[in-house]
Amino acid sequence: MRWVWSPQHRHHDPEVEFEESSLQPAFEHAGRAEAVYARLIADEAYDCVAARSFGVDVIQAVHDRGLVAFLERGWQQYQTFVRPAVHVVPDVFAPDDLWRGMGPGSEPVAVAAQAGWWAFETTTPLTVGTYDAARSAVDVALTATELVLAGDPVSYGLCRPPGHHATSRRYGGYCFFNNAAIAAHHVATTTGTRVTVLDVDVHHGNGTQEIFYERDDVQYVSLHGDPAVTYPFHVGFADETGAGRGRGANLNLPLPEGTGDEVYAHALRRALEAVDAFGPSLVVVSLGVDTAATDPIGRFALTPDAMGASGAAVASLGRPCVVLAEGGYDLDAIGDLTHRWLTGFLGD
Ligand code: Q9C
Ligand code: ZN
Repeated sequence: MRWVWSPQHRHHDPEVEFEESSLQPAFEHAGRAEAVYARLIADEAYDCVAARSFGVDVIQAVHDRGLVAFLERGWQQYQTFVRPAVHVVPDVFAPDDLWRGMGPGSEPVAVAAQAGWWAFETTTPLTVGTYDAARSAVDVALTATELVLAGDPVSYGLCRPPGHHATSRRYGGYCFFNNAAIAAHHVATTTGTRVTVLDVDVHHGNGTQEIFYERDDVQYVSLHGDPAVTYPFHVGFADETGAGRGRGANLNLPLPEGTGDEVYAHALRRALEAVDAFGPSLVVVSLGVDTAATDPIGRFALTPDAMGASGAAVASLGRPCVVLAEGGYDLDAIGDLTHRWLTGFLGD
């Protein structure tokens, strides 16, 4: 299997995140991608390819230009106009009932308030190199996508930072640009065929769902912790099935805390039936390995064996797959978990 990565992910390496009313060591940091890299590079069945650079147009096809511009310049502007800060974190948010019908409803003039306009939560710090790293994650996703469009049956993109929480207009959940959505949109629009995003991260991919909610050319199918008790809380319920032309093209399978291998495998079979019925030419897999029992954030209880079984189940679709990294925070395990998933896919 060919797989793609970029050392440029290292430019985003936050030390802390503000979460659950406390400043904590960051869960999402550069060591994560290094751990997965080390495991894949050690297996000669895996052939590492460098990411090539795509322009910003592919990002703007999915995300608001204002979000892209803020991520490019926001950190530097904050240093100049607010105060020097290694981690820029929003502190004033802009829920739309604050201003709709009364004010401009546009990005605040004050730099101090801009992060809170473009972010939806506080756990996703902006650092000096965040934009460069986020751009490289998109390049990784699209390079992996090109391999499959050129005929590889499967590829893996070691995207970091992850992407599935980033909506068309907001960043958050450790995500800046939605790598999987950008890849899926690129394939759907350049080939004129149907694409599925199958999301197996333990968290619901609210960003991917939002981006495609009213579209019938990209299906979104997700297995995740019940949002009644799990991040991202507001989105990911079973009754969210798509709207307009997208009606029926969104499937959420929320699962309880403590979900183990058997319940998970059953839900995955249901998800794969829905993918098959949609009939995509290509499947983008949002692969979060934060479903593992040992994950410090996720509340599922999957064993390492379940990773291989999941990869094998997705391979049984018999459709071209671009597998992209999302979450997974147990530093000692994520290399092995990812390797098991991919090796299961290959049938070894
Ligand atoms: N105490 C991804 O996996 N908050 N993002 C978790 C844990 C943020 C996860 C709270 C979780 C974001 C890509
Ligand atoms: Zn996750």
